[in-house]
Amino acid sequence: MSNVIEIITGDITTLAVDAIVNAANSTLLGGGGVDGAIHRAAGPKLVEECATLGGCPVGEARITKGYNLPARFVIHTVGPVWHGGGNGEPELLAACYRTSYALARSHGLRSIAFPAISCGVYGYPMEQAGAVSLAAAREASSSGDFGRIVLVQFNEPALACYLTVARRLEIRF
Ligand code: AR6
Repeated sequence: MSNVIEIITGDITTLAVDAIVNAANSTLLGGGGVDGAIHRAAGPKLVEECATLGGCPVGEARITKGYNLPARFVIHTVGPVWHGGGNGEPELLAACYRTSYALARSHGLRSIAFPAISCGVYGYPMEQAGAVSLAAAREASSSGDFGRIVLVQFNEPALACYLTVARRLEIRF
């Protein structure tokens, strides 16, 4: 099943995968949304480790342990804030996915779950972000390096949006 991408609804903090990806901010010191949920579920040791990392620029990623999470690792990436799409947002979002997969690969991780990076507080339109996320997932999946790629949506409208984009891109899910 290595070339099938899972697109599901749910809470990413409950997934027992090698790594879950966090939609963080450049301080890496926690926040709201999925970032807040991951820090709450992981426990206080996560922010202690994050504080040693010195932050993270937009489009890059950093890895920590998962602590109390079922996931072994957390990959923290910083998505772009949406400013209309003409300020490099698509390239920066693609970089988030690319660097997260690369970091997972370099740690020998085979299963990874992503939230919809930038689609909450940062205001990135879900359909456009879905196309970036799905294209990155297709590339990672075709590399054969990952046994499981999960794209986690928080609600049904987001799921429906991703499924529409996946069909349009003719991605198997
Ligand atoms: N599981 C899966 N998806 C979730 C969860 C969850 N538990 N909780 C929220 N989402 P956001 P951003 C979805 O705002 O836009 C933070 O304060 C949510 O519905 O978490 O990248 C950081 O510290 C949305 O679709 O991240 C940054 O300051 C998606 O996750 C800033 O927000 C991302 O929404 C980052 O903003």
